[in-house]
Amino acid sequence: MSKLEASASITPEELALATRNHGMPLEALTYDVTPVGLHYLLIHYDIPVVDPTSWRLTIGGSVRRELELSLDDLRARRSVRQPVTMECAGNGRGRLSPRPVSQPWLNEAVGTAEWTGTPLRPLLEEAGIRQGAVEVLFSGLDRGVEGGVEQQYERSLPVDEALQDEVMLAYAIGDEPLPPQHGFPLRLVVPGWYGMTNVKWLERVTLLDQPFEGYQNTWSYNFRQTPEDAGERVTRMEPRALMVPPGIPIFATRERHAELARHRVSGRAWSGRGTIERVEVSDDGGATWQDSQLGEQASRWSWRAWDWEWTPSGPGDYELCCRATDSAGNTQPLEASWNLHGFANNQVQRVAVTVTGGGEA
Ligand SMILES: Nc1nc2c(c(=O)[nH]1)N[C@H]1C(S)=C(S)[C@@H](COP(=O)(O)O)O[C@H]1N2
Ligand SMILES: [Mo]
Repeated sequence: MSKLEASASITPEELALATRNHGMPLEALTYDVTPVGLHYLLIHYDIPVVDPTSWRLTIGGSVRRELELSLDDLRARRSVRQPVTMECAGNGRGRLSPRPVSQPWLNEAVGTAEWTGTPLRPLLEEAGIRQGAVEVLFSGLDRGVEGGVEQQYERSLPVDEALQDEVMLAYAIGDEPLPPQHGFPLRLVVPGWYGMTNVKWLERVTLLDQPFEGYQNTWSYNFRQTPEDAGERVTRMEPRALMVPPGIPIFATRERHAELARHRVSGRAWSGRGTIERVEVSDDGGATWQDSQLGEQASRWSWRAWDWEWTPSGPGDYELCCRATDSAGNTQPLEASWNLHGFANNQVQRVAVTVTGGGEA
């Protein structure tokens, strides 16, 4: 079955999601920091239109002193800027069989942005976390219906995770205010965690004495095999390496054509569970592997560059693969492991390349 036939059963509903929520074209892996319009997007409901003059962030719940902050208040605080690689937990879902019906990502739900904002911890300390608080709930302004439940998009983090130094409230990407689609005027950024953690269009931060039982925490974003499973929370990003597909694409299928010549195959790798220690590459569909050359990373929380010199042995069909391993020993499987909502499928990327030329048989 060709790749096109395999995906032929995609539904109009999935297509509607896919046209709203675009991925990062893989050739953009070339950039240390993804140009803003090329960063992937995932928006569950509608993009809220927010008037920044009347907008306020409330920090309340189990705190000694509730805070209400304007955008100017937040901008006046200590500012931090860090390149952070973000990946949707549903990345890879479109390759699962049977395919869970949701945003049908293949490989491209990733990007690295230079988030600018203020660290969360000093704000929580100023509000004064009361004894007994166990979680911090982050609530967005966007509303919708999901799984039959009307809700606003909100998710919680354990207090100790929310207090990590790298956790920030971002009001800009580089020097530009957040674009509407990325959470204007303010979003949470939790480096190393899957995308759903980074609540956009933030309006309220609430300290809770009990774990949050809302839809996005307890039903969605859990690994389960059946609807009856309690499931395990989806948290940090599993390791993944992606390559810029070499050669040139066939328009309709994205399959590649390349000359019989030496190619520099490059890409990026990341993990929320450790630093990237190794990226291996294969040109025979994963039968044999070689080490790539690892490059720099712009920050602890951004992806690491890698590259490999590939000289095809002759004309013919090749299948290029890449596989990352992190410092905690996590690596990528060749085959997907299925779960009900299609989360964290980090099976290795496969790129079909037809090599022509060189005059050899
Ligand atoms: N308020 C709100 N925050 C949200 C979402 C959302 O739909 N609403 N989507 C989440 C998901 S699932 C992902 S993967 C990231 C995507 O962030 P981006 O669109 O800026 O790349 O935002 C997260 N934050
Ligand atoms: Mo996501």
